[in-house]
Amino acid sequence: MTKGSDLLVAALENEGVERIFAVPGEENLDVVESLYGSKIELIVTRHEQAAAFMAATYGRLTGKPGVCLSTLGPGALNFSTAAAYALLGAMPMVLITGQKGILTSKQARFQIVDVVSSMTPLTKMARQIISTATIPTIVREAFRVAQQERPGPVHLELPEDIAHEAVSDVPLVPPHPIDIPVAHPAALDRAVEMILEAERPLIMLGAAASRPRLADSLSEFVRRVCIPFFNTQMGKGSVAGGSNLYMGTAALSERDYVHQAIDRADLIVSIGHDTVEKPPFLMGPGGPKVIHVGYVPATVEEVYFPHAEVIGDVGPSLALLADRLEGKVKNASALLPLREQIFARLTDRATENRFPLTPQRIVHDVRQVMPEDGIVCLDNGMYKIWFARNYRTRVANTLLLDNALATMGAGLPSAMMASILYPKRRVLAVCGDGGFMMNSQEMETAVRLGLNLVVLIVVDNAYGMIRWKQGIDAFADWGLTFGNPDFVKYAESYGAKGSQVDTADGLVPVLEAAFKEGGLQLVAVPVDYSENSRVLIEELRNAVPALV
Ligand SMILES: Cc1ncc(C[n+]2csc(CCOP(=O)(O)OP(=O)(O)O)c2C)c(N)n1
Ligand SMILES: [Mg+2]
Repeated sequence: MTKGSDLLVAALENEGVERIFAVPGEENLDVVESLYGSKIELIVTRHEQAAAFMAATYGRLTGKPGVCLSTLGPGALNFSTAAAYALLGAMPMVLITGQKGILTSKQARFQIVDVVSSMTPLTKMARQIISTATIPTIVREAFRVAQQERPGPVHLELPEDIAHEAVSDVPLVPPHPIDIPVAHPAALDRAVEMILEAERPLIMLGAAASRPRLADSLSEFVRRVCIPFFNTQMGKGSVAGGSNLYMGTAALSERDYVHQAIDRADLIVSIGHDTVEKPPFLMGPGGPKVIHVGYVPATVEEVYFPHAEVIGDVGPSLALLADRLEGKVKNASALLPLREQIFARLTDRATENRFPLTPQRIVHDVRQVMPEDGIVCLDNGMYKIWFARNYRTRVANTLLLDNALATMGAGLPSAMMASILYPKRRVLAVCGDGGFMMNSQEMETAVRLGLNLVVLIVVDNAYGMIRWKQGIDAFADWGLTFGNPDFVKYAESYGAKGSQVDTADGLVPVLEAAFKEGGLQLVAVPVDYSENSRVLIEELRNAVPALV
């Protein structure tokens, strides 16, 4: 070990880091050289945003911080959106950026911006490394903070002279396992009493329910207490199996079919809800009582103010709750009879032969070609609401969507990460023609890495979701359309394969062929978005017949 960057890389190896996603600059060249001799793989992307989206998704899917690296100023600022994505989405990540030397100032203020300050509101911790001696502790602290509940991003700035400075051997800090305390017995007793008294109880699974380590204990809890559940968009898939207690996903805040059950509930056991998500239901006077079960206490909001809390390691706390509840919740299935009717409404038009395809048909057809463990990664656009409502998941973390920052541009990078982590599973990115073009340059990265990945582009030649809202609010239909490249030729120019769906029945065979052929595959499908207003506005506003 000779210099600061060697010590940094050794400290990263000490944390079990396997790969770093990066667009290096000259200020990172010592780090790049240190990586050359290390076990850590350097994956270069074509934009810093993609590098950080991939690192964040690594954190989301594994529970361990993903790592990304950029230069100072312009590169570091390109990390901003993904830092916010990880902060709101509770994804553990460590962002490392370079900086000019801090001991001397040979380039005056060229390219210098105060990156640490810019990262402070976007991360859990943002620090400049000012001496080589502190590298082992600061890296350990960064990983601990990124990983501990509530997880999120941490930023470290390594100035180039510190990276280059000679070091004597500084010992690394060994990581140790973190055990989170389990909920207090008084809190468990209070929750049990409320659940046993409830006439129409319902469980809600929120974003934190999707933490990778929770999958088994959550499914077990639901199975043992037999109370029907719904989930938020980011809580989707957290209960394994085609559970017959699943009541739906709250993709809208009110008035959707699933709200027929929510509105009738007198108690909601809200597991892992994080108010970064668009509200899955609106609390108000006279509404149901809410018990918040989480790693951390609820943030009180106008629309979310729980009446009781069970705070602690969620898995073991739920097991203790189930020990007290199993076989005793006499009203457990009170709301279950609504289930079939809710699903009957949702599947309407899912097999209709219209071209361009209805969003319902796209969701339906995607489900046909995705095996149970296949992973669908969404970008942000109108189709996200349709996938959240209509796509049924049976395995945890098989529908990755961002209902927190809800940024466009993360769909492709997040799917690339899923494909790297699970090379044997089918991975599909679903992007709008707007969001896809925000990071489509990463097709080159995907081809270079030899990833197997299908990208479905939902084509309406517009920023469809904003156009839809424009219509709802009675603005003129103006200013939100655009043209597109020829997606088939665009794919081919990257060395990928491109296909165009041009019949109503064409999507399933094209997707199936794309998965069979492997490599990077782009599939463009035209969508008929008139369903957005017909279903999500008119039908839900006027015609939601009360389910009985
Ligand atoms: C980075 C970013 N810019 C703007 C928005 C606002 N926004 C939300 S959805 C949307 C339109 C998305 O268009 P597209 O990707 O084509 O999907 P569509 O809704 O047409 O299916 C926009 C502009 C956003 N969420 N993120
Ligand atoms: Mg669009």
